[in-house]
This record gives sequence, C-alpha cells and structure tokens, in this order.
Amino acid sequence: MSATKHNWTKQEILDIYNKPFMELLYEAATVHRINHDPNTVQVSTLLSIKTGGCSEDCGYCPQAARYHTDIEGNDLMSVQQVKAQALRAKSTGSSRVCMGAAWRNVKDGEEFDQVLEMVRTINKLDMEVCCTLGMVTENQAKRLAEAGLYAYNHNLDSSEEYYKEVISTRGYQDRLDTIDNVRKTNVTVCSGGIIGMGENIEDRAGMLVALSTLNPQPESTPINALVAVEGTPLEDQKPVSIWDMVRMVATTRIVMPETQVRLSAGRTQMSREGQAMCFFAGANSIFAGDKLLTTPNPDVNEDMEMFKMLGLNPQKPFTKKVQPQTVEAKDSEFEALGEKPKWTRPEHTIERNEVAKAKAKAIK
Ligand code: SAM
Ligand code: DTB
Ligand code: SF4
Repeated sequence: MSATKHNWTKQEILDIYNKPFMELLYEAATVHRINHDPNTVQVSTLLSIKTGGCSEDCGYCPQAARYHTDIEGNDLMSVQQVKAQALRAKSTGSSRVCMGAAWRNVKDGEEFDQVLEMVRTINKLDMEVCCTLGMVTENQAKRLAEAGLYAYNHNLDSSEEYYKEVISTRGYQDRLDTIDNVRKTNVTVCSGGIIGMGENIEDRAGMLVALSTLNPQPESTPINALVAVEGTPLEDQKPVSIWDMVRMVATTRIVMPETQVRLSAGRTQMSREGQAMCFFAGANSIFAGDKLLTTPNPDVNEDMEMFKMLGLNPQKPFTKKVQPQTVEAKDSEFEALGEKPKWTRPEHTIERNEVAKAKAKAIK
C-alpha cells in the first residue's frame, strides 16, 4: 500500500489532470494495481426507494419537484419490495445495494424507521448496504450504523464555487458536515460528484481537493457524467467527452489511491472501449441494472458480456471491510431525537434554475 497524501493542492491536481494522456493513464494504472486488483470491479445496484417530489433545486436532478420532468414519482417502498429487488440484484452478481431517496435530509419518524428496517434486511442478505438520503445528523448516522449500514453516499458534486451555480437550497458546508457525521460512526463514506454540468477543469480539481484532503479520504468516490434530463436547468448541456471522463477517473485514482472509484451515471453514452479505458485508469465499480435512480443504464447482461470480454470479475461483498453487525430495532441503543437541524438555505438566485421552474409552472 502506498502512503496516502492528504494535502493535495489545486495546482498539483491540475498538473495531474493535464498531463499528456498516455502519461496520465500509465501513472493512474500503476497506482491502481498497487492498491487494487485490476481485474476486479464491484457491481452495485441502485434502488430508488422514494422517487421524485424533492424540495431541493439541484440543477441536474430530474427528481426536484419544481422542474417539469417525465419521471414517475413514488412514495417510500415497502421493506418486502426492497428485499425482493435486493435478492434479484444479488442473483445477477451485485454485491452492493444503494438505496436512494429524493429527500433534502432525513427526518426522524416512521419513514426513517422503515429505511432502518430495509438496511437490516439487506445486510442479512450478506450484501453491502449503502444509503443516500440527503443530510443526516450524528444521531441518525449512528442509527443507520447500528442497523448494519456499510456506506453512506453524500456527494459534494462539484467545487464549492461551482456548487453555488447549481444549487441554491443548501450549502456546501452542510454536505461536509453530513460526511463528518457519518465519519463519527463505522459507516464508510461514499462521496464524489458530477462532470459535464458546465464547470471548468479548475472546478473538477477543486472538488478533488475537497475530497482528497478529507482525512480519512472517502472509501468510495462516484464519478458521474451528467445525464441531461429534459425539464431540468441543465437539459441543454452537451455530453461530456470520454477523454474528460478518463482524465477525471485517472486523476481521482492518483489522488485517492485506496478509494473505490465508481464509474457511475452516464455509461449509456459510453462505448465499451471508453469504459475499458476508465477501468484501466482506475475505475473499479459500476452501477448495474437497466435503471440508475430514474434514468437509463446499460442492461446487466450487456455489462456481464463486457466483463467477460475484458476478463473482469465482480468483486465479492465485504472484500475491503468486514460486514457490520445488525442490531434489531428492539435492542437499539439509540432513539429518535426528533431533532430539527438547521441545515442552511442560501436561496441565492440561479438564473437557469429560475427559468426551468417558470417553464414547469407554465406547463402545470
Ligand atoms: N437526495 C439525496 C441527495 O441529494 O444527497 C440522494 C439522492 S441524489 C439523486 C444522489 C446523487 O445523484 C446526487 O448527489 C448526484 O450526484 C447524482 N445525480 C442526480 N441526478 C443526476 C444526473 N442527472 N446526472 C448525474 N448524476 C446525477
Ligand atoms: C451517485 O453518485 N450516482 C448515483 C448514486 N450516487 C446514488 C445516482 C445517479 C443518478 C443519476 C440520475 C437518475 O437516474 O436519476
Ligand atoms: Fe433532491 Fe437529491 Fe435530487 Fe437534489 S439531488 S433534487 S436533494 S433528490
């Protein structure tokens, strides 16, 4: 294992990102094989347990209630539905299930109790359980940990500067504080972002500074290519080029050598050759299944064909860290505190978000 550096500067990261392509690829692949098995890629399945109707204004997101998009909203799924889907995912080679909810933050109550039960249920299927539910308090993170949560996904999405151009209903510091709350438990941190939102390379480097200077660094970092969804403020963004995607994956690999780097949204626009370059550059996880949360993703059989062609093996669960114990609800050490945390609402004006909101109003 190489010693992990926690004081990366933006200039150092830019210098890596901008290296001649072949140098960058060679360096990233070298770091990758020192720290990981280059022929193993984790297959993870996303489950949208509560879809749409979200109060936030994230410019990329089809689930924000204020924009008019073509998605079908759904209330919280039942534990039985989740169990059935998790079993299906397991049977097609997934070792991890990531449950996403279109919430700004977790609220104590029946719905959160139901999510805790989903976590217990999936952990008992011997799969890694990840949740992405918005901001969480320390007590909520502890309750998730006690239920057997393996990872919590909470993305920084971009640099602090560009974040302000995309979201006005919450602040970057809230994201960092949530990650900090998760860090107070044994739950691993999954945090990354999106490229192709109109940010510049400095913003990409800025996001990697924010992630790589966390100590410890996130165990997992998703790199999403924006899926530009009609009706969202970012609907007209051009698809990000494969060269940018490979550069971003490679740079992430170099600055966070031990992190599981996830080739996340946007794979439907990528060729197999492009994805193979990403794996070579250090990506070692994909989301499988024909749907991400609300947008399309390659079919799992096609992905397994690609794995076969590249000689890749799906990663077994709990390869990187032992399985957490599940404590049953009746034996719980923590109770709902009914907190009303003051997550910030900057509410500055983002022109394109306002335009998308007005368009949606006109349609309704
Ligand atoms: N509501 C929670 C939150 O925002 O933290 C969890 C769910 S949210 C959909 C999870 C992540 O999905 C976002 O942080 C963002 O990185 C990613 N995402 C959402 N829409 C996307 C899109 N259109 N293209 C790429 N990534 C997207
Ligand atoms: C992450 O960084 N990407 C995944 C997962 N974490 C939750 C979500 C991608 C969502 C893409 C848009 C959609 O399908 O709604
Ligand atoms: Fe809501 Fe999360 Fe989508 Fe933002 S990214 S609108 S918080 S579901």
